Amino acid sequence: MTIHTGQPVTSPVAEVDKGIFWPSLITISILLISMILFEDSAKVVIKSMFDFITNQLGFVYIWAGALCLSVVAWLSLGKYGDIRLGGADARPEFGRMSWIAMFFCSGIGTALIYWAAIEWTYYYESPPFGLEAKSQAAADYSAMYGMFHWGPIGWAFYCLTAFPIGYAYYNRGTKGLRLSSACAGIIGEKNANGVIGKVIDITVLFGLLGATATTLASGTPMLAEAVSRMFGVAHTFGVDVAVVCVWTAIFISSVVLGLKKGIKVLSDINLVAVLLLCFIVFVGGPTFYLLNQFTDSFGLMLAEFARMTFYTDPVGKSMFPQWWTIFYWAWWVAYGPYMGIFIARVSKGRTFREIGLTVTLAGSAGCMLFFMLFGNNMMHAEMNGLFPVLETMKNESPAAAILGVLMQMPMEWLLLPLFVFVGFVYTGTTVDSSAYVMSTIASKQLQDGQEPVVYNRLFWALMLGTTALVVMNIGGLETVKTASIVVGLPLVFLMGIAVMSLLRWLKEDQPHLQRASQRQASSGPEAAAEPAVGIEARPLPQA
Ligand code: NM2
Repeated sequence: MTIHTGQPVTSPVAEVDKGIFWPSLITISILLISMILFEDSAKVVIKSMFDFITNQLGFVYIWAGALCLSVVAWLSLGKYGDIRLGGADARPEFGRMSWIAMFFCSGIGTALIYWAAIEWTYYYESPPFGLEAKSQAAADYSAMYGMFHWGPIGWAFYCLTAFPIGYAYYNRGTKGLRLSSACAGIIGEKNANGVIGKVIDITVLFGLLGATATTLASGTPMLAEAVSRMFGVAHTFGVDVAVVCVWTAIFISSVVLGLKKGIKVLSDINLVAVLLLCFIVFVGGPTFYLLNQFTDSFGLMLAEFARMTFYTDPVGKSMFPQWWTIFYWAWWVAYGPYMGIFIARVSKGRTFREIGLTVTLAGSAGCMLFFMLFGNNMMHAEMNGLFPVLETMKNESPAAAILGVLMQMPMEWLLLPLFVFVGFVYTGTTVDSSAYVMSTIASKQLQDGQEPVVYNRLFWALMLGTTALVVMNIGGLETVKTASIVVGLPLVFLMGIAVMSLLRWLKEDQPHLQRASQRQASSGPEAAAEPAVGIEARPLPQA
């Protein structure tokens, strides 16, 4: 899915912005090469960064999550809920279902299947809230906690910047769908177009690189395991490399060779394949157990929502929130501005209310479906002695456990190729948009109908694959998690600036809403019932 900005065409390609492209290329190359050459010291540095950010600064992510959900809820349900991206007369470009499918598929990939299937095992063995490992309570909480980590707070991180980015672009006529433009209300238009703006966009670019590395590195071993089983070969690092190469080939076909039509067909088939995979697990698996366990988890999540949102465990020091919740928020945040750009791009004509509510609710519901099917199916296999999930995880790998359970299900002959297909195409078609957005950030202001120059697109597609391989090679879940935790931190603050900037614009542009709320305060609710009007696109005021 490509994202265009809307200015008149001059030349079909946009040259690279040397001030962004070269510094990024040099920094990334130095980082990757030193991670390869000084692997041992790199591991030490990565571990201390992980520990420092999660232990000392973890509360930043925790508060960011709570605030972000509150702001999205307020923008959706409060006095600005009726504001429409593109003005009062704008109408949606895409039907509701394809809109939901678009933002869901662009923000979520194979990693969801991986984590949905095995996240509970980690929580069952090292549970939160001082629960006894492998106890019944640990089982209940472990079946539920993953849904929280892929739930409304995560989706609020995804849609938060869509409001300022979309409002700046569609309602205020700012050039370019960028986080820097969305910050203009606070930092001023001159800074947004100058060095500070570049720094903001480079931070977004690094965030995306880290987030994608986490996605690829956590999805690769599972897919490589499936490929090895399909071809009857041993699962070595070589198979992991081959998987990343196939993915990179998919990004290149899409982003560099421009085989977008082909990729679109592939990704439509993928959607059907994912639904078929879910259907087989639902019908072929313990259907009623899946439904019952999900119902129980849903209730437990509602009951414990506030507790989980603010859980840092300073006395118990279980590291549960640091190792999981904070990591997850960081991963969502690292993708945040990219998803904000994407959601803004496809949401013209929709109101704040529709965007906020649909993205958080439909997004969470989609993720919960995977936890209900894949996670509970694995748990059922372990608890009922059908497959030794925990033992396989310890003695072989999480990937071997996932495939082991799947291969015991009916229609396993269809499940394996389906799984391999979905694994390649789902992430391949998700990550191609990351590569594209990175190349647009590293281009001079893209105009309508323009594409970033070919070597720019090729570079980012290759960079994503290479970074994933380096991160995976240097080892362990900790490295993979650190990639997102480090790059996400500055983005938390930048996302905050974008929101403040939106609030300033709304105050300026929507005086009737300000008056309405003041009147409501003095003379009761009727006064606020004045209809909210979408505003027309208008030029930015001078900074
Ligand atoms: N998030 C949603 O492949 C994926 O599902 C990547 C992961 C950030 C936790 C998205």
